[in-house]
Amino acid sequence: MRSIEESSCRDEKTRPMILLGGGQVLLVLAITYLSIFVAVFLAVHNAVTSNNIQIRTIHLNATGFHPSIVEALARRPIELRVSRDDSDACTSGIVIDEMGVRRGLLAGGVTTIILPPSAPGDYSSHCRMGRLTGNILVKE
Ligand SMILES: [Cu+2]
Repeated sequence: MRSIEESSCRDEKTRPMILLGGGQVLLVLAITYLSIFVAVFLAVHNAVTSNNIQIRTIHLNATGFHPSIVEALARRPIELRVSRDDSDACTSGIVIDEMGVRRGLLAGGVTTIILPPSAPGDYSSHCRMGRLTGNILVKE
C-alpha cells in the first residue's frame, strides 16, 4: 500500500519534469535545425553569389535592349535582371531561344531570369515579335 502511494507520488512529481524536459528538447531541436538551415543557406548563397553566378542587368524599352550586348563567362549561370522601362508592346516579353527562355515582363518592374551555364557563343535575345534584338555573348 505504501509503495503504491510512493510510486504515484513519484509519478506526479516526475510528470511535469518530463513535460518540461520534452519542451526543452523540442526547443533545442528547433534551434539546432534552424542553425543548420541558416548555415547551409548562407554557405550555398555565398558560394553561388560570390563564386559562381554572374549578375547582369539590362534595360528594355521601345528603342531596344540596353546594353544590346551582354558579356558573360561560359559554364556559369547568369542571373539576368531585365528592367522593363516602359509599357511598349515590344517590351512585354523576352525570348532567348537557345537558352529556352520565354518570359513575360511587367512594365516598370525588374524580372530576374536565371540562365543556365552555357557553352561559349553568341546567344540572340529578342522581343516576342523579333523587332527588338540583343545578344548575350558568352566567352571562354
Ligand atoms: Cu516586339
